[in-house]
Amino acid sequence: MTAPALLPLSGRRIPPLNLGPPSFPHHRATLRLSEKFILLLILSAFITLCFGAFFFLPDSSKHKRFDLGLEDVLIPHVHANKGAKDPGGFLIHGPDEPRHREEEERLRNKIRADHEKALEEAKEKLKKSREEIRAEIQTEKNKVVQDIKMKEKKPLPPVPIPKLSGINGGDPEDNDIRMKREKIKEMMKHAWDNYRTYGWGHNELRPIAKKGHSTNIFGSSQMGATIVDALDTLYIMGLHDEFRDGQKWIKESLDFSVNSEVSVFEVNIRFIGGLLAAYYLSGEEIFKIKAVQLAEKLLPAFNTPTGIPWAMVNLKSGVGRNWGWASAGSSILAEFGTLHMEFVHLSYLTGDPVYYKKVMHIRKLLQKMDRPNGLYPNYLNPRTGRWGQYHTSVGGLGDSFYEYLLKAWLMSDKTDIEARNMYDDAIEAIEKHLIKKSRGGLTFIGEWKNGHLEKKMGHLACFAGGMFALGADGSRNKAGHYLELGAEIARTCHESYDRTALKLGPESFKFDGAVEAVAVRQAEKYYILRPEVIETYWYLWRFTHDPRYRQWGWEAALAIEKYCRVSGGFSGVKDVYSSTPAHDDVQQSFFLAETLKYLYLLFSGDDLLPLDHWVFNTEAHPLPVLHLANTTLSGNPAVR
Ligand code: DMJ
Repeated sequence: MTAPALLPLSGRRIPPLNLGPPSFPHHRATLRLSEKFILLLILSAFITLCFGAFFFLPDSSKHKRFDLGLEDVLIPHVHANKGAKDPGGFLIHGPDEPRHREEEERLRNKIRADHEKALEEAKEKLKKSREEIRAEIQTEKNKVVQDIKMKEKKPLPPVPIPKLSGINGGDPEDNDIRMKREKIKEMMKHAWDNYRTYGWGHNELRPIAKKGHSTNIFGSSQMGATIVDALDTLYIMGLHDEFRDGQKWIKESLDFSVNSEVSVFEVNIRFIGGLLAAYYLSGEEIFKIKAVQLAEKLLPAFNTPTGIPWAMVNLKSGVGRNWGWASAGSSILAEFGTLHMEFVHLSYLTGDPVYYKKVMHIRKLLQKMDRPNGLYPNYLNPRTGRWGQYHTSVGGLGDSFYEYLLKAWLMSDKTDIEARNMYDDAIEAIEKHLIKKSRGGLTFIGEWKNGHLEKKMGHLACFAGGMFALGADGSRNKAGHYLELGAEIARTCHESYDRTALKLGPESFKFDGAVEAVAVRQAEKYYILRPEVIETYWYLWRFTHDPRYRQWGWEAALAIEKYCRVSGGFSGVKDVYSSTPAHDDVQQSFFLAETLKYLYLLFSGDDLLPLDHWVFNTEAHPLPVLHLANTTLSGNPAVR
């Protein structure tokens, strides 16, 4: 029988519901479908009303407390019989009452704050373009997949550490050199002890204000950048108590599950590089585990249309983006091109090819691209895969990309011929278009900007002296030439130090008419404890044993001691041409990772970290050569 149509508007009465036994055979006790629906509607409206009324009631805590039995749900630690019920249904409050109130207030504030945060986030989302929102959703999805994968993941496979040599030693025979090495170690103690006292856990130290310091490259959270960056230097200097102190902090406090947006490049070279080096030197598993945990957090940065990673990634959400200042939303060559060494080691240690594939994808993409004059521009758009502004430099924005091509080859026990060829091609183009001699006979590396050579060399570009020397062996029959070129760059950079009041080099210097190796603009006159010039002295020392490099290194060490040392550590200076310089009040983490390490190695024997067994990443963290033939790596599909 079909149910009668419900026509309330027609005035026709809806037959009463008969829930009792049937009185007429045609009025059965069962409810018709439409009647059930109405009933359900009324019921649900009633429930909604009650529910809503409950939430819209005025805040009862301000008037009286009803025992709604919610405390145990909201405040699990409040025991039910702590407040007995009086006959009127009110709670008779015990001595704990103020504590309860506080607790409730705290919870209410938390709920309010969470709501506000959610509102803010929603507002932020609405400001974003469709494309950005879509990318975020994709990232979220990938994150979920990744999390599932992580949960399913087996523990890291036991990979034999390649045969390591030269992790200790290097004691100089000469007394004078030994004394100099001891002095460098003392400087390291001073930098570390003050960071330990005033900045522990913070990323860096402000040695004058005597408190922690951080910059946006490390994000908003305290990740102890100085601890991670300094570990291997402490280890090779034999500062084992300090090393263990750092290890303890990393084990107990280093947390990557933070809502913080970090630089992929900086975190890779300082944290992953630092942790991997500490692992190889000490054999302590915790460093490997932390390196892998962090690397997993960086992977979402590669979720771009081209696979060229974003410059920054949020460690919690996995959302990436580029620096606002970079040409046309581009990623930076020196950033996405400086991941190879660490990522190959990660694949080696985990047996997971994902890291290796990411960096090889970048390489393949770069190989396919046109290069104006054979030069790699510094900017590449990760959405379109097109170059941004045609700006090429061996200093900032380009530098370590070239370094990692050479070091990929060295680290592979010279089997990665593709990387070597890319390096040789790039260096030939650089020599042709960017390297010039000044009127006064100084060799310098300029910068190419839209078809024009700017005769300016950055302090950062001074690392190239060491790179040319390191790459001399294995070059296209020009070993002598590249060693000589490295020596010439070392001389130019030494001149940039020598022509200042403090004997410390400026951030960048010009070659223009009468001006040679001198900074012209005030904004270029600072020295922030950078290592590149000393790094080049050390490589040149290793390859030539010419005493001038130790002498130049010692000059720099004395200048740092005299002008940068303060009671709370070491600080950069704002003007190297002023004999009474102002301090910038920052002790950079790379001062402990690189500057002091290269100085220490300069005054050590060559048996400490020999270059045929170790390759230094761009933050001076030594990683072992993966001798393919001698390790299980040859059977490891991750790196074949
Ligand atoms: C370091 O963090 C690394 O050497 C990087 O490659 C660029 N420069 C800084 C120190 O100057």
